[in-house]
Amino acid sequence: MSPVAAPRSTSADPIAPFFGPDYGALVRTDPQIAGVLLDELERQRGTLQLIASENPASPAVLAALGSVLSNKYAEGYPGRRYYGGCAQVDAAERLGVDRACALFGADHANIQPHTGAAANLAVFAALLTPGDRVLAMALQHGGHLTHGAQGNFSGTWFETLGYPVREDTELIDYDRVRDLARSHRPKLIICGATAYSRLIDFAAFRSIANEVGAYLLVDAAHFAGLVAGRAIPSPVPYADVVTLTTHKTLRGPRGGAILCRAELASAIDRAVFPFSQGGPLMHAIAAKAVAFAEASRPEFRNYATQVVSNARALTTALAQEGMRPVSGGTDTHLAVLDLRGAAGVAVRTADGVKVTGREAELRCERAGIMLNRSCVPYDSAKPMVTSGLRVGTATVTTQGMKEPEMHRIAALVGRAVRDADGSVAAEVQKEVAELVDEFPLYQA
Ligand code: DSN
Repeated sequence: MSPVAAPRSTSADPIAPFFGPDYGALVRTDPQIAGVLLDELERQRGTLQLIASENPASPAVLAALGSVLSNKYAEGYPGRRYYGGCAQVDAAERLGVDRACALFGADHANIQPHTGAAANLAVFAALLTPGDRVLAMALQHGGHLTHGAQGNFSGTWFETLGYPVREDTELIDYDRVRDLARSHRPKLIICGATAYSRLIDFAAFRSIANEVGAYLLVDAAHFAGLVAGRAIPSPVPYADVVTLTTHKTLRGPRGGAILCRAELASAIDRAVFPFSQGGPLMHAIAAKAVAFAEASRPEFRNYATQVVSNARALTTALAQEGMRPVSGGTDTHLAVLDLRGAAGVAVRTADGVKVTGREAELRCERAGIMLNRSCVPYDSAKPMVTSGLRVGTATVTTQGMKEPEMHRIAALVGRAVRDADGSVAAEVQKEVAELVDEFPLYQA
């Protein structure tokens, strides 16, 4: 356990607003947790964040999250609650729902899901009965736990089948998806992934779903912010239901949301409450509303476009470091890198042994670079080990970094990954600190 941190901030401090209105109270009543918060702020500021699913929320979002709305019980929906005193939280939720519908051009939005996984659970509950068939991208090929993995509700209560990417191109094979849909006759088809860097042809999925009479769920958890910022095409016109998280590219608070066609609205709402959730987190709902408003501003469009440009630049530069981009590149905010290499450019340790995803992740962390291991398609390594890394540019773009910095980052990642004995970790860490100092998070 780390030692109890001495209070390093008071409510008069410039960083105090990031912890709510009375950070001094936390320092006085719980210096241990206050210390953890400050250490985490220091970690986020002092290291490089390349985890594709993370993004630092704005001070306005954090202010709503750390607010008195956390005190309020409000089971139900605006105007239909099971508690008194809900006028203010009703206003927050109505604003959030209206903003989400306007931002994404959706008929209906439910912004109560606590997480993306909770949103997906609610969609399964709304559209399916246990035992129904589901076709979704295989987990090992970039899919998500809630799309049919064993051990998750989806793979336990439903008959799920995973579609792979092509072995040669590592892209979704729409003919194969159609063939599987024809033979499996799923009631639900899911597209959207956690480790797939390319655009998804939503029209092709719509046509396959229509052919077999299936619902189409697009899990836009990762790329919702890019859709909001008009940097990539929207799934909303094609999907029956779209789920999203609000904390990834969308840069809001940790949480989930569901968009759907008008005729599914009441089934979706009932599946969230009362079926799978109780009291909504009204502070998170207000923070989601803030994030939807932020994402509707013109500057967010510039941000989303830059996220994709940065991801392309970073991916190209990492390829030059010997890390082969799965599918050859990216159209989004993330890239998956195959450390087994290709054409003799495999990343190797000093003793000539190839580096695994797990080892590469540890080496990067040692050098102040946060990213995560990832399976690559047709990976022979175990999921806890893997042969790849996943990187994303949402955070570094929020910090204001552009293409030249992506080249610097790639060089740092390359040095960290090749550093078998840790001899250059301190030097890389120093250069990482210099880079993030130029683009500080949460400037006072
Ligand atoms: N854990 C998220 C990610 O990192 O992609 C998905 O749930």
